[in-house]
Amino acid sequence: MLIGIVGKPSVGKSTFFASATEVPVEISERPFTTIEPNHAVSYVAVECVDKEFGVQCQPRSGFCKKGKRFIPVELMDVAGLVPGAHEGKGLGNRFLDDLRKADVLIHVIDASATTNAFGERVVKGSYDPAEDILFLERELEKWVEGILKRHWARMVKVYAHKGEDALNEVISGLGVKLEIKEDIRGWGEEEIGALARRIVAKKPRLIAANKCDKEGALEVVKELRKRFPDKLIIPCSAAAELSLRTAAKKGYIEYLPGEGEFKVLKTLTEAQKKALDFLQEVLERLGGTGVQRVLNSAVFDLLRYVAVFPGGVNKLADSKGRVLPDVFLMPPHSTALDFAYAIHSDVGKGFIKAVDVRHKKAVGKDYILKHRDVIEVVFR
Ligand SMILES: Nc1nc2c(ncn2[C@@H]2O[C@H](COP(=O)(O)OP(=O)(O)OP(=O)(O)O)[C@@H](O)[C@H]2O)c(=O)[nH]1
Ligand SMILES: [Mg+2]
Repeated sequence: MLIGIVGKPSVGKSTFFASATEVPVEISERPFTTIEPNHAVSYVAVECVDKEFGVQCQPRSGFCKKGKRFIPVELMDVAGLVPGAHEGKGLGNRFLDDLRKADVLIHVIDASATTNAFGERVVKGSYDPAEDILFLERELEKWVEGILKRHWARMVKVYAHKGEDALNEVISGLGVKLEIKEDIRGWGEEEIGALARRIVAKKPRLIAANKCDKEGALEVVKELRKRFPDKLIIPCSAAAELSLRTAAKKGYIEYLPGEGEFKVLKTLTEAQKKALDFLQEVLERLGGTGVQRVLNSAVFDLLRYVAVFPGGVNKLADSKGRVLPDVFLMPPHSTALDFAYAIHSDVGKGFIKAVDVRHKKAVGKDYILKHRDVIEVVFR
């Protein structure tokens, strides 16, 4: 699972990335701070199933805390995108090619409305944050159009020989599921542009309305939701999340990503106390910092993935004795057979039956996996 972070400069993409991965990257108010993409592991959280079975899980990757299982995903942060990027403005849009394979995009915007389209600081109210949403869409379309044009001659040639499947191959290379049925021979600028728009409309993405620790930002979010009722817009404060994670790492507080509170563990100076009071106030106002919510929402609400645990009716541990060591993120409508293949191709090939471990009930290869299922695969 690859989650890409996009947006104009200085909205807090790298802050979001650093807070969610705990990998230190350069963060500054100067636009175009990030040039080379950043890659690291973050996590999406689900209610673990171990308590239901009266056991303590031992994750092989990720971790489990307070009953929450944190499942690794890959996060990627890229340079800022500005209006006219497709014509080479700012750092252009070529760096987006790194995001082609992203399953989902998190579009970070500045809900505090204190930066313009180029990420420069402006007085609040002089820039409409709705523009952040509108122009990014246009730039993504121009980016896809560029990719299509670069491949067009080849696409038409392949199409002439092999039909639309070849076309759909290029499109799936953009991380988008879209079936083209039309004959593309003879298509010009206009049709290619329209195709680019169709592709971008299909690219899953949600909006992380960042800097919601600042005054008035939540009202901005309210307005944006009214104006873009079809879009998933989640308020967050990446800066608050980063501060909390840093404080937790240094042992000052106990804080679990996604929670709306933390516990102080050390005696604090007045300044530290003040900083933590502010963070507490932000947590209360937003119901958490929103960062974990954005990640979870991208994978489970938008992509509708399900988390499935391998396990046995008689034994929840693997051969090394680790209890519920794995959990798989599976696309929607995945079957028990898909799950078997996800475990190992040999398990898929030798599939005999699967068992819904929770209900001790055998299911067939066409069984549609549900979120938080525990599944045993019996194979030859
Ligand atoms: N108040 C507030 N400031 C934030 C938040 N997130 C980021 N910032 C600040 O916004 C500025 C830009 O943050 P970055 O994370 O470097 O922004 P970016 O989007 O990666 O910028 P580029 O790499 O230049 O495209 C920095 O001064 C951050 O401290 C937030 O949630 N709240
Ligand atoms: Mg950055």
